[in-house]
Amino acid sequence: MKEFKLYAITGEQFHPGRGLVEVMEEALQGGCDIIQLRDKKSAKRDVLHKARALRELTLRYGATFIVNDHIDIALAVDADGIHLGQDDLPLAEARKIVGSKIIGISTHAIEEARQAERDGADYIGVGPIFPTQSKEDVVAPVTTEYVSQVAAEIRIPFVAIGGIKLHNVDQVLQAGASRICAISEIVGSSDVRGTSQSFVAKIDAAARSR
Ligand code: TZP
Ligand code: MG
Repeated sequence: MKEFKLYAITGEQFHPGRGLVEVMEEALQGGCDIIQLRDKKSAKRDVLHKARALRELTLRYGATFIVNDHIDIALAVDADGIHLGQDDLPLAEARKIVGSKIIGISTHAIEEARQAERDGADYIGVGPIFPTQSKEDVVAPVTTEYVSQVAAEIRIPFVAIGGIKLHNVDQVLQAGASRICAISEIVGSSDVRGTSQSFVAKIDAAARSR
């Protein structure tokens, strides 16, 4: 998959009164290079419509588009890939369906990261690093310890997620992450573009100091 550093996930509850496409476009303008549509509440047909709109948007910006959970929708709109959790379809089965599309897997412990790498995941999510309000069935924070473990051992790309804010992202970068994912801090910002730019600046500064 294409290299990336800032991964924004949708969270419409964080921007009441503002449209999904408008907010995600600002994130792209600020330097986000992956957008994931994550919608656990809407009817499937509504998720499909959102996916179509975000597919069109991400193509215009040359950004990667990932759909959470809905493999059928990812295929229908020709997304770049899908993101799956530990309780979703196993990677081997998902691979039969999506072929060479990107498959990302959420992991919460090094055994899960090793398994995802062995199974052929294209990238893994590592988190939640800090407490988060954005996920309902969330597991206990894995802390930056887990980031360091993954950075030392796992060779596929990994992205840190969960409670990451501009004020704590440096800890995550120092622990060895070079790709950051956020929902609320980005899409809930009163300046989505500026917040994205600030994340990118911090990620770049950490890369330079390595
Ligand atoms: N997976 C692990 S934590 C999380 C997901 C989807 C939520 C991250 O949201 P936020 O608002 O950046 O804490
Ligand atoms: Mg899922």
